[in-house]
Amino acid sequence: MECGIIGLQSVGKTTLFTALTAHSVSVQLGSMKPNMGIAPIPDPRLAKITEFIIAQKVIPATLQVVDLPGVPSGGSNLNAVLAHIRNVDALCQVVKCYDDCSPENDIASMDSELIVADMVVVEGALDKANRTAKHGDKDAQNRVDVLSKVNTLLEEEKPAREGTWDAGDQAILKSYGIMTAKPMIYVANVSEDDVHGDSDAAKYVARYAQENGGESVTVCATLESEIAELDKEDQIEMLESMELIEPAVGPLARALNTLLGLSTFYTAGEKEVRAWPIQKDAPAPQAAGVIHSDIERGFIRAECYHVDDLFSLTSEKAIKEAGKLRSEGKNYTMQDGDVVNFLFNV
Ligand SMILES: Nc1nc2c(ncn2[C@@H]2O[C@H](COP(=O)(O)OP(=O)(O)O)[C@@H](O)[C@H]2O)c(=O)[nH]1
Ligand SMILES: [Mg+2]
Repeated sequence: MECGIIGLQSVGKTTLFTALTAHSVSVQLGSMKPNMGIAPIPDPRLAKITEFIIAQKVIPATLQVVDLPGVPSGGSNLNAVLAHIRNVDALCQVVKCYDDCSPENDIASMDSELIVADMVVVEGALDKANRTAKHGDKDAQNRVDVLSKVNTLLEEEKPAREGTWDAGDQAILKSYGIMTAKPMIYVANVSEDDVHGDSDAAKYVARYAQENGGESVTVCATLESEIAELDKEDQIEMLESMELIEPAVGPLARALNTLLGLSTFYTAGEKEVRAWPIQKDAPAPQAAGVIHSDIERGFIRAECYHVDDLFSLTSEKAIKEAGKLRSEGKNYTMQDGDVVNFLFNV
């Protein structure tokens, strides 16, 4: 699962990327190069678990992010940039909301670029699917139905994500790389004196996202990038001075995780406390497989409890005594926030 950071040129995409990846990848600001990296997902529940279970190591879940080149206004580079965007699973659109900016124009030109590019794909695909469907091919008829629905939305200048799609439809949309069907989060990149997003520009981004089936977050990319370089104590001091509870990359990374259809489970022992990303509603053996394929193969059962039980009862012993330690089999659907010990035999 991969999230693409998109937007026009020089709006702070790479700066946001450095903040999300905590400077683990060397980048060049203002460059047109894609950058790939791994972003740790800041997780207050993970930190809280370690108050009750003392561990040598604490390992957060991570998210794959790619900082894509800015969408140029027309020109021959456009198709190359769009090809990158087709391949990611979710989009994070950075919108310039500092200095001289016009978020209305920027979002409109970015989103219409995506809509027009999708229309080209849909037109070609619809022709082809129609021809195949004529011979009674049921799969092709499904494709025709989905593509026609997308076409109607696009013609109304609406993104495909505004439609209602079942899992099968979504697979079809993904196979064609329909960009406007991908979940989108709009990031209002504000100046350092507008970290709460009170400016008209930031408010516009939030309203636009809400009206167009997307989500939004307010971030000051330069500040976040600086915060990501500090050690824990200095971070806390800096956040307090700005009346912020946590760096904005926290809510952003968590929102992206949710948009990608992921949830989190934990493993917790003296050696390490660790958060793992997992497909929402995955069965227990699949969760085991995220840790190691052997654990999935030799899955016997999952001993688990919920983080909230740990927070209220404060120890695994008390959880056991309260009868909250569950033994779950291979058909168990993982719940967000489960703390799990997998028993397996290979
Ligand atoms: N004042 C201000 N400058 C920013 C902010 N975010 C990025 N910049 C600057 O804008 C320029 C382009 O940033 P970059 O991240 O490379 O943009 P990209 O082209 O979208 O990747 C750099 O000089 C950044 O320092 C911000 O929030 N405030
Ligand atoms: Mg860049």
